[in-house]
Amino acid sequence: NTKAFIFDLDGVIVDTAKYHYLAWLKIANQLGIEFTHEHNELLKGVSRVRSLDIILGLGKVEASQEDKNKWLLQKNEDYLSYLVDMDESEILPGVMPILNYLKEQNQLIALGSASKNARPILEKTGTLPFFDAIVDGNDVSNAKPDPEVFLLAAKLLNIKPEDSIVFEDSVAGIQAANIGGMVSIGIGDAETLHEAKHLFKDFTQMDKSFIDALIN
Ligand code: G16
Ligand code: MG
Repeated sequence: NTKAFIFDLDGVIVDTAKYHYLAWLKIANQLGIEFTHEHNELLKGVSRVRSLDIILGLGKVEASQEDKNKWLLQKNEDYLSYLVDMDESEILPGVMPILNYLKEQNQLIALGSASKNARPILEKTGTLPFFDAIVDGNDVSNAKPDPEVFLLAAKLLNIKPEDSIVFEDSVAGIQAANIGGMVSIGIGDAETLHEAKHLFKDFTQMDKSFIDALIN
């Protein structure tokens, strides 16, 4: 059977979540807002604009659109500065064997990311050729937990939602997959991602027999 395997990007294929955090932390510090790793969980899988609103909300800071635009630009420039030297060494453990195995099994692979910087990251890490479809923050208007990003990916691959499998590290992303009627697979912390249908600490914990069971 041909299934659609939809990968989130940040926190699933590459550990860019730490760079997002550092860039947001700078903004938060500037504004005197406390911003912990726990707060950062709320931002995973969430769009850039919404992320800023969440941070401002944490500090009960009200700001003009002009200021917001300035901070959004600053955050992205700072984030991009961390990506300059990015290469395949930043691919998370166990990801390449799974991508290769899915290709061997003639399965379809898509990206379903909230990021507007997804394509250059796939290029820099050499993973772009694996993807049969790419849907990112430039293509959708409704952010996760809205399932739009994953539904569009499945549609581009001509695969039904129920035959689609989503790998996600964020609560919002797992919810999006579930709402979309897809099989949600959490990659990360069991407690944080308890809504996922299946859960793995990382891709090294996932063996081929698990993939085989999803395909057949
Ligand atoms: C990612 C991150 C989020 C980030 C969002 C937007 O989503 O998890 O923290 O805010 O993209 O990214 P950018 O500012 O690059 O457009 P995902 O869905 O790949 O995890
Ligand atoms: Mg993610």
